[in-house]
This record gives sequence, structure tokens and C-alpha cells, in this order.
Amino acid sequence: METLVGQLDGLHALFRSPIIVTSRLVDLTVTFGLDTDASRPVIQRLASALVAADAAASEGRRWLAYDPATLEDAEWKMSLLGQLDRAIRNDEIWVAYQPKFDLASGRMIGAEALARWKHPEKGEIFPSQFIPAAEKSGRIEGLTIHVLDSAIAAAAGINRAGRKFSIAVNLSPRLLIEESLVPMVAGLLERHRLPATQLVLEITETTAMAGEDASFDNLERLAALGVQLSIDDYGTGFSTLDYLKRIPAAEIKIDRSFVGMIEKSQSDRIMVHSTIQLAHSLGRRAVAGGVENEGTLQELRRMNCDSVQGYHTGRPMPLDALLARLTANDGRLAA
Ligand code: G
Ligand code: MN
Repeated sequence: METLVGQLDGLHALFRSPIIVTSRLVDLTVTFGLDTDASRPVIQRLASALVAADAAASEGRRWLAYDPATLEDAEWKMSLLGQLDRAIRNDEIWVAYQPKFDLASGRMIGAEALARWKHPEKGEIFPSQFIPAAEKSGRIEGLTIHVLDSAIAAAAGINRAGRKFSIAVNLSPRLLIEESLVPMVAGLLERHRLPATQLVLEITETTAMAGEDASFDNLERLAALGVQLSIDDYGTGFSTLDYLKRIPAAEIKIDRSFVGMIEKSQSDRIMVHSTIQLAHSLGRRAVAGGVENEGTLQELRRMNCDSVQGYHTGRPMPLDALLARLTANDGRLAA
């Protein structure tokens, strides 16, 4: 990728103040980012214009003006993106594992891998702060491969030690359209010798997937490999029923915003219960995310939910802590 920077005075008439224009060459497409706020220092305006050029590229637009409301903190974002590449190379991105328990047996049956960034100066940065930026700037693939590689290696080790354990990894909808996705996943499974059935890919329903046949083709191919697909954050987001029908998912993961309310709100209780029943009648497993207390756990057990994940049963933790937890109490929930 190459960056061109320039100042355009020809557009004065249109913007009534000097504007700064930058552009990005992405493959053979040039996208332009504009900053029109002449009151700020040039260096900040350049950063803003570059952020706008990035946004234009990711939205498939020819140009975009910098919008302080949606693209705030441009300098931090720019430096964050530059640092993300370095962070992956330097192993600053590590993977936390949050256990998932089977409700009937109380056994730990797997974990969700969650990316964490240990920044040398800023400390821990949470995924909500860097995943959207990584998605927008074409860095999500490298990041996902990194997390998948660590997570699959960890799960392969646990399975080889004689315990059946599945590992869940969040998959960005952006990657679902990539031709390279299925060979990449298959290659990692083969390299670490993890059976495909022990990998769960969690996918969030988004508008980005609507009408994207390539996404559904990839999902079919992953399912054919034996990979378990999970519909993440179920109940929030977009076009739930159509999506539910089309995705060859083995599992529905009910969003924590509903699960967290089942003790207090009758309507949330009814929604969670009927979602579990819907999942079962479609031959899918129901998983509850965001289980924060014992009452919620008991209620989910009464509702015949298959498995649970949440701060109450286990916070995201480093791999060695997860392995210790698997050994202690034979990896079971306290009775
Ligand atoms: O939606 P998803 O399955 O990707 O959820 C994982 C995220 O939810 C992680 O960021 C994790 O830290 C957070 N999380 C996990 N368990 C809980 C919980 O019990 N309560 C809340 N509020 N967040 C949780
Ligand atoms: Mn998830």
C-alpha cells in the first residue's frame, strides 16, 4: 500500500477553506481522504485525512471527508494500526481462554479464545478497541490467523492428553467472503492435528453478510469439513430467522444481554427459553453467554440449555490457568 499526500487548493470554492487531501493506493484503486478543518495543526489534519482515506477504501468509496464524530482520535488510530502489525510480529497479542461447561454433566467441554493485546506502554487493550480498527484496515486476517493458530495448538494439546475439548474462535464476517478462508482453516487443523469437529467458529450476524453468497458457500464448506459453526450474540443484530435458516450452524449462542436478565425479567426468560427450544427443534445446541451468577445458571439448567459460559463459571484466563482449572476438580463446575 502506498500513501500520497498533497494539498489541494482547487477545491477551495467548494469547501471555503484550505483542505488537505491524502490518498491511498489499494491494489490499483486510489481512494482520497479529505480534511477540511483549517484550524488544526497540519500534522493532525494529515492523520485525519489518512483515516478518512482508509475509511473510504474499506467502504469501497472513491473519497470521504474526515468526520470527527465517527472517526475520532485519528492520531491514536493511525498509530494503533501501525503498532498492530508490530504487535502481531512481537507476540504482544496473546489469547485468553474462557471456559465453556456442559450443564448436564458440569464438565468443561471447551473454551472460547479471546484476543488480548498487551501493549508495552498502554497495558492491556481490549478487543473492542482494536478489532474494529483491524477489520477496517485489512489487518483482521493476520490477527485471526494468529489467534486460530494459538487456539488450535492449545486444543490439540488438551485432546492429545486424553480429554475431549473443543475450541471456539470468533470469525470476522469480513473474512467469510475470502476464498482463502477454508484452506487456511483446514491447513491449521492439519498442522496441529486437531479434528475439525473440535473447532467451533463463532459468527455474528451482520448486515455485511446479507446477500453475500460467497459467505454462505464458505460456511457450507467449513461445515462439510466438520467444523462446528456457532451463531454468536444470537438475538441481537440482524435478520435472525433468515440467517438461522441458511447457516449450517451446530450451535446457537444466546447473547448475554438476554441471559443476564432472565432472573429479573419475565420477557427475557421467555425469550431465552423459547430460543433454547427453537435451537433444539432445529437439531442445534443452545449455549448461553454471560452467565454471571448461580441463579442464572440454575434457571438455564431448568430450561434445558446445553452449555454455559460467563464470569460466574470462569473468566477469560491465560492458557496455563485454563490447564490448571482442567486438572482441578477434573474440570467440573462446583456441585
Ligand atoms: O459475544 P462473545 O461470545 O464473543 O463474548 C465474549 C466476550 O464477552 C468477551 O469479551 C468476554 O470478556 C465477555 N464476557 C464473557 N463472559 C461475560 C460475562 O459473564 N459478563 C459480561 N458482561 N461479559 C462477559
Ligand atoms: Mn464469541
